[in-house]
Amino acid sequence: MRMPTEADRYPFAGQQLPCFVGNEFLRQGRTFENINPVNGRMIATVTEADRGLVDRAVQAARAALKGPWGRMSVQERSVALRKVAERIEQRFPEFVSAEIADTGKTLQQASTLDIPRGMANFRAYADLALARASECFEMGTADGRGALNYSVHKPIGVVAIIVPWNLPFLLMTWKVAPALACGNAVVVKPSEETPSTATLLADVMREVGLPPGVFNLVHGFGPRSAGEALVSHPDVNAIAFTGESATGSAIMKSAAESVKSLSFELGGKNASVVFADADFEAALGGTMRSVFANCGQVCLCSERVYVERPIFDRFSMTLAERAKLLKIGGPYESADMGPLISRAHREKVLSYYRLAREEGGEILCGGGVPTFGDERDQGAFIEPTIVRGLAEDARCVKEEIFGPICHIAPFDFEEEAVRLANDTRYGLCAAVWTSNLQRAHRVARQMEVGIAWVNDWYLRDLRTPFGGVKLSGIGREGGAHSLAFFSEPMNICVKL
Ligand code: NAD
Ligand code: 6OD
Repeated sequence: MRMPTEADRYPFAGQQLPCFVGNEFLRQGRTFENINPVNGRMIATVTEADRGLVDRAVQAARAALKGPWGRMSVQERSVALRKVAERIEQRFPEFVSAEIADTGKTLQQASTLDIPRGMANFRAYADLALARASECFEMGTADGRGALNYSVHKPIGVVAIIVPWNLPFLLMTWKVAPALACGNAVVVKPSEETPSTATLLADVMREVGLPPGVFNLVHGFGPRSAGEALVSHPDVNAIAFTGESATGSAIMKSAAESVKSLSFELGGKNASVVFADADFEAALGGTMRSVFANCGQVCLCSERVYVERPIFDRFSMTLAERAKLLKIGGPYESADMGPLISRAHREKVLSYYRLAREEGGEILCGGGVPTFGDERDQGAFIEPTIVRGLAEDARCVKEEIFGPICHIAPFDFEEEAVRLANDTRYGLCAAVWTSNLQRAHRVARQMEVGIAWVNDWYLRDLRTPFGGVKLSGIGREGGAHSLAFFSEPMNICVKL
């Protein structure tokens, strides 16, 4: 008997994934293919929303704001978010297999990070919205009676949520949960590569009885498709976007005409700085994770590793030895690393592997494509790769690659490490590895990024500010920052 494959477990196998507008699932117009990156097989087709359907979704969202949803208290919305989390938990295996079928990511990751974090996002914002206080300022007046100013938080209105394919459910719910907690209505456009968990979430929204139009889902591509129609729609009030910096720039242009609020979480070229006094094993393990997690497809991944010279050779060679031991394979094979998202993305990453050689880099491990002798050879697998010896101005050191590759280089002084880490147009995150407490604080603070970790990587508290500087983004999400973005504060001044 053959072992079940990811396609066998996929809840939408062989179906046409619908859009979701006004609580109705719609299959109409053009479709595109959903391809499994483990073996290159088509697993479903997806309804592509045209401009007309995007308009219907925006109008459904606008109508929802005027209906029962618009009159709900924050307590009632909080209860609704908790029901969403509970239902996701009940349908956990479906969410896990849907995410795996779209991305090929490991069962371990999907079931311990992606889907649990999706649930946690709803629970966290159910709590955070309830705990939010209003400002209140008493003021004096000439007649001596005074006045009271207090603020109320209103929803911004219709929010477009556009997300990428790398952590599809986690990143979508990271925006949907606070947007709904604040009383907005949303139109979500997931990546064309990963339509499935968003479709399951639409079903959950229907099951828990969210009023029609509160959550809408349009599938499709970016330019000349659903994405562009959504971000240029005049009745969309705000855009929360995660994706490439160049896409952020294109969206900004589309959004300019109707002056929409924007929150952008964009690309990175993140550095890890390892000092000689660091706990060697901890720094090595943390760097392995930060370079190769999710096949290097996490915006927070380190693509530049700087190591203090006394431990540079030992660190880089041990890192390469460990990388060679990583088991590459399908999601249900207890592998350490799955495939990239698609063959097209693999072509891009491989072009950087070639470029690294052309630019004079020494490949310590990897640099190619693994072969399996079975259907996985039609997938998008790639080898984990470590390069050293590139000039700091090499394109491989400057440009975001978004695959399982890092460049590793030595440094001699703390100031030099800081300068090298900051010598980039991006500024999302950094990791600093040292056992010197004073240096840890000093160096972390000097990193020109939105998030710095000391002696860890991707350790997340959902209340903390998340976002980047320079090309890595605009604004912050997380905790009170998300609540602030997704609502309009209004001051009411009462003369006493
Ligand atoms: P992408 O920018 O190509 O696509 C992201 C989303 O935008 C997709 O849904 C896509 O269809 C849509 N889109 C593309 N062009 C559009 C347009 N003109 N108008 C409207 N929508 C459009 O990004 P990707 O390849 O899906 O994801 C990888 C990128 O995302 C990397 O650069 C990575 O660093 C970044 N990322 C950043 C963060 C963060 O938190 N800073 C998190 C995850 C990923
Ligand atoms: O964990 C998060 O909240 C978050 N926004 C992660 C982003 C990862 C980027 O790929």
